[in-house]
Amino acid sequence: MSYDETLSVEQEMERFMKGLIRRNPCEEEFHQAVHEVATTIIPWVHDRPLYRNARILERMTEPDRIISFRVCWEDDNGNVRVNRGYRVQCNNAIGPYKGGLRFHHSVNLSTLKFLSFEQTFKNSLTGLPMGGAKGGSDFNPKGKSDHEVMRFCQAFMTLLFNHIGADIDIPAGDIGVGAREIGYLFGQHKRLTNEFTGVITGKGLEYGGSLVRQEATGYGAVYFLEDMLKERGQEMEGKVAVISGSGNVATFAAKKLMALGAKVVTLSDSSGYIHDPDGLNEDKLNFVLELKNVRRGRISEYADAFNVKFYPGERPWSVPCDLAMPCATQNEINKQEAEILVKNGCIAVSEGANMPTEEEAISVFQQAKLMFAPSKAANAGGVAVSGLEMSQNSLRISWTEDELNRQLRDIMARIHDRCVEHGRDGDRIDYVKGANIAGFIKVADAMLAYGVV
Ligand code: NDP
Ligand code: 2IT
Repeated sequence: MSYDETLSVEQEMERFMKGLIRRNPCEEEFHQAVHEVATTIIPWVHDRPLYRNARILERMTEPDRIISFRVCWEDDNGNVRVNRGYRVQCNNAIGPYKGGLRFHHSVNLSTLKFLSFEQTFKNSLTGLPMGGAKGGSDFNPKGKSDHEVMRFCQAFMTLLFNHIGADIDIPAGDIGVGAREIGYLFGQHKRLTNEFTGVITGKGLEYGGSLVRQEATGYGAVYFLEDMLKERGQEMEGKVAVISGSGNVATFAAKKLMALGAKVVTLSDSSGYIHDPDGLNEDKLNFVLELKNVRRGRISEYADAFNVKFYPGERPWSVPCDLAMPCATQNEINKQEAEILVKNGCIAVSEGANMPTEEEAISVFQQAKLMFAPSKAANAGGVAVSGLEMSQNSLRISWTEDELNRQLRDIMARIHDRCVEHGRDGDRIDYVKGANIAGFIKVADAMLAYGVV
């Protein structure tokens, strides 16, 4: 049946969202991510019958494939543990499936469907040939020994390896999956297949990893922020920045902000935030990297070590700042927090995490004409350097740090340009609209080329 041309944009939006919610009940994060995209794509395709009649958005919101499996492993006391593992292969129109794995107790299908949908747009924005996927498990790495994490990763990969491959689907890290987990996952894949291929990115430098991959997401989100500021004739130097999280994305965002002359005054984890009015410096950041990656401790230890205040159970958005970078998790800025940021004079937000800002909070930022960089554009640097890791693996060479930094900087600048091209709205830039439309076009055109599949 072809598209009902008598429907207005509003009626089409209502019809589309009703259908999505009916087919995917109780998956609120997935509904949220799709709603945010549909709000800009449905009016845009309304006047473009080619995309409309081919039902591209409907097809993009139905993942190509969802794999779900039981993961059994034994803890250090010999108890049998059972977790659930997933891989959501959302769309491979423009390249093999690509996206991270998340190990966190909150992981469910809704989380991974939203993340794989976002990933499809993000990967398209990088300009590299990568489709969208995401996977993970409700396994909670906190408090587990290295041996337990190893046994879990080996069990997880044993169930997943049949579904991935260097030209099929290439996982990487995300929350709870860092260098240690990637090592165990890749090692098990190699053992099971007897092949050494670029099937995972974020690998150690000794076994096929890429320079700049660990820094790429945080650095990229700061580069995007820098380009937004430049667009409005502003500079990074001297700005005060508030960051949430203290993991991979947050720490390297902090490092690049500091290098560009901004003052970073907060970091957080799931137990609260620290406020350091003097700002982080290299020594303090090294302390955090060791705390989080080696000792696996809590951010409250920063407060004890450097004699600053720790705010248990709170998020950092009430601390006055010029720049805000949510780098922890989804839905970590609500409407009230957005209003406080605006009231305190914040001029720009760059999302290091995926979908950290609730939709109502995005509206607050947009009404206040604050510069707002949505995650699918701002944090695309990580997967972009993953794409470069894939290229290096295929060529069996390693590029230098300078070369990779240059490519990352160029890719972020190009994403910014494309958001400006598709998001210009009078004297302001709607980066949400720009990122959605720019990401959509490439995937949609590839899908049109394939016909009805
Ligand atoms: P890490 O596991 O390295 O760090 C996550 C950080 O966020 C930790 O400080 C963690 O605190 C905090 N956090 C996680 N969940 C919650 C929660 N529910 N409430 C409060 N704090 C929380 O992950 P990454 O830095 O890799 O990922 C952070 C975000 O960036 C995620 O949204 C991820 O999807 C996104 N991202 C990551 C990329 C990458 O390359 N790694 C690429 C693009 C996006 P605690 O330790 O207490 O749990
Ligand atoms: O959300 C993301 O873009 C990531 N977690 C990185 C994915 C990747 O394949 O590098």
